[in-house]
Amino acid sequence: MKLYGHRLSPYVERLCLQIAYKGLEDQIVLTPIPGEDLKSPEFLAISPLGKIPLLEDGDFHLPESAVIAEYIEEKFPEKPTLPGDPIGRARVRLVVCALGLYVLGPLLYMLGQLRVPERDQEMMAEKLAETVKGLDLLEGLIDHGGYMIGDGWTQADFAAIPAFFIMTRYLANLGAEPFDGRPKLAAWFAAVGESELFKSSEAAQEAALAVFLETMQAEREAQ
Ligand SMILES: N[C@@H](CCC(=O)N[C@@H](CS)C(=O)NCC(=O)O)C(=O)O
Repeated sequence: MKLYGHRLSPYVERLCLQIAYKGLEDQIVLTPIPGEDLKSPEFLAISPLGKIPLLEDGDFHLPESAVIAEYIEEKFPEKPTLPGDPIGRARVRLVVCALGLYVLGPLLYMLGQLRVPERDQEMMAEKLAETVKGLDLLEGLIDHGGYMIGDGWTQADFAAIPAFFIMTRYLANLGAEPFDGRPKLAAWFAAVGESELFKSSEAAQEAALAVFLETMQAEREAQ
């Protein structure tokens, strides 16, 4: 199978973490976007949304990280990344859903605005308040152990790691601290930060970020 995308996308990275945890790197190969452009005719032919991630399994193409995560789980049930009980599974899915809607949504909007010469300051303030509210929500949803939910890795941790990669680098400059007044999130970050899975993910995201920043710089200089 192919997973189209790059590791700077938090939606792709959550799947890279799931794949690495399950030891599936040889079966599901991270692959650059055809035509190196999300809106290229080659990519749009297989991904009508023109978004990453996109999973290719033979002739079957599947967008949306949450759906892809479930597909991978069903195809490769060894080393499960969802708890065994319905409440546990619902809590993991809720964390993933809350992260996407209430944290990453407004956060990525703000990051997009950093590239715009004239930022919409009112909208930025609104999105910052939304992100802070999303973080408070998340603090209330997770456990106070080494993992987001329960006592082992789940899709909730995988979805959260890349979101916090972005937040630990950019949120303070945008006006909020991700861990202030959120002891459970702080304890989670300290605990998972020690793991090899986290460290290799962080290194891959750093490398992808460096390439992105270099490309942006080169584009700016060419203007
Ligand atoms: N809900 C989607 C979001 C995917 C998404 O927005 N990916 C971004 C990259 S981080 C993208 O492809 N953006 C291009 C676009 O929206 O045109 C998922 O979970 O997979």
